[in-house]
Amino acid sequence: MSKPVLNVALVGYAFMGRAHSNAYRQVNRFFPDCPYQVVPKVLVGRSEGPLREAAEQLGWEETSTDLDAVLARKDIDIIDVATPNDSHFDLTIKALNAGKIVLTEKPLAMDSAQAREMAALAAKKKVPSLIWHNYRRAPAASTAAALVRDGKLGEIRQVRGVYLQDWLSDPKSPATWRMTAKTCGSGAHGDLNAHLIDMTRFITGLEFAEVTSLAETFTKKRPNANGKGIINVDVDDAFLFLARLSNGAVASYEATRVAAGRKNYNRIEVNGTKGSLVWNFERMNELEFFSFEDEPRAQGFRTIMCMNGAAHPYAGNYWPDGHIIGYEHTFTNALYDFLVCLKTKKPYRPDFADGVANQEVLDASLESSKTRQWVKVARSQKFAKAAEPLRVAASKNAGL
Ligand code: SOE
Repeated sequence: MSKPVLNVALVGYAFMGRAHSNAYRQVNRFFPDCPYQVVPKVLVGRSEGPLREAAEQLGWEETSTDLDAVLARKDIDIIDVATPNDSHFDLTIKALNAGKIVLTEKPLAMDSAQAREMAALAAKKKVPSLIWHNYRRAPAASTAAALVRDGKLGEIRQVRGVYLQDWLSDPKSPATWRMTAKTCGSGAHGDLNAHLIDMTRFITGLEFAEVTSLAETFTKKRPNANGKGIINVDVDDAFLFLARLSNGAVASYEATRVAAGRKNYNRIEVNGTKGSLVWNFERMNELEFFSFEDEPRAQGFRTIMCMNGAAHPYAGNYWPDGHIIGYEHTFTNALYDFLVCLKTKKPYRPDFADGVANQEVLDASLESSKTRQWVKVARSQKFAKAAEPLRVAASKNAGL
């Protein structure tokens, strides 16, 4: 029996656009029970030439430089926003008002006010939403969340997250949209701490109560990427913050683009009263797990290879046990779960309400970096309920 078709239009075709394009091409190939036939229909951008080349390379049927015309098409079901942060709000509001389902890259918006307006409109339109916090969908990360939900760590006491890159170590590296507040909101903070905040909320089910921060911009002027003049960098190269979580747990976070030698070192450790776990993207299929419940002579961190199709989410959809998967698969896994939730009308997470919770932490910690004071996270009660952690599996794969 043929599946209902969902036609997608993607706005933006840089790094994230390429990752999303791969997910649209692969989801029906590796998830045969995916309830929809997904079609990468229109690639939307500004410049005809590069746009056509990208469409050809990434497998899109059509191209358009006229977003309004694409939004007016009845045959377009989903709009995917993979553009710089300062356009997320306008594109998402326009697409929601055109009756489309909207998937948006992280961070959801430039600030909490925008995020709340986006989430409110999606709720009003009664359409599901997705934020591409892809790391949740690494089988080992989903397994970590499931172990915590099942009480294997006991009461959570501490979380420590680091997300380290080094692509701005050279002061002569040109300035892109990621280095001015008007186009990105914040630097490593909104780009990388956003992931650590999401992974903390996902794995522990806890919220952030208050934060205190330290930010630094080591290189304050960079050559413009277009070769014309110098750009004043007004966002962080490195952003560290401490947090008190909703159960009294304490947490530390570090995001940087100048940690020489660290390319995409994304690691989170959770310590509880009964044990600990560590997920490190560089070994993304493995979960380090320690339990006081092991007999003393056998206690120690063990490494669980989360590639057992019968035990770990998504692992059985690709290859025989132990044949590991990679970064690109996390986007395909997320898309699959979203489509299952769309069909079953179950809540997909993380959605725009999660984006509000994430942005509220980003904003509070950004404020603290300026005031050098502890700042309480201003939770919007309107979205707090919607952002509460799920206790049931969003799809048969995400074992929560
Ligand atoms: C750049 O730092 C970046 O592409 C982030 O924007 C992504 O979210 C992360 O997954 C990889 O690095």
